[in-house]
Amino acid sequence: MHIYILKKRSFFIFFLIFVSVISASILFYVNSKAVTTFNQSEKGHAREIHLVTGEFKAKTEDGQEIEAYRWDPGTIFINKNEKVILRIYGVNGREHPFIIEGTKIEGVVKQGEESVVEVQFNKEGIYRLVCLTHPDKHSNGPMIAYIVVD
Ligand SMILES: [Cu+2]
Repeated sequence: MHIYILKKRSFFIFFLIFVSVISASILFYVNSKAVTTFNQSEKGHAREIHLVTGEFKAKTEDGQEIEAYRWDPGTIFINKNEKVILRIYGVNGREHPFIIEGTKIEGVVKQGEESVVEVQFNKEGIYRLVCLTHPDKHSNGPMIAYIVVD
C-alpha cells in the first residue's frame, strides 16, 4: 500500500517535470522563432509595407483579351540599412513565385494569403521584385516591382 502511494506520487512528479520540460521547450521554440525575425526592441523600428497582387484586363478592338498581373504598388522606397517587412497579399492570380534580384530572397504569394518577407538592404540601388511566372508581357506580365534603396 505504502509503495503504491510512493509510486503514484513519483509518477505525478515525473509527469509534472515532463509537462514543464515540454512547455519550456515550446516557449523556447516560439521565442527563438521570434528572435530570428525581430526581437521586441527592434520590432518598433521595422517598417511595414503592404503590397497586393493585381490584374489588368482589357479587350482589344479586334476582340482579343489581354491581361497583365502586377505588384501594387509597383515602386517602393526603402532607406539603406532600414529594416522593412513586406506584406504581400495575393488577390489576383493563383500563385506568384518571386525573387528579389541581387538578393537571396525568394518566396511565393498565394491567392487569399499574405506572404511576409523581411528585407534589409545595405547597398543602395534599384532592386527588382520579379514574379517568375509573369516576368514579361508574353507571360501576362510584366509583374515587376521596383525597390528603390537610397
Ligand atoms: Cu505572377
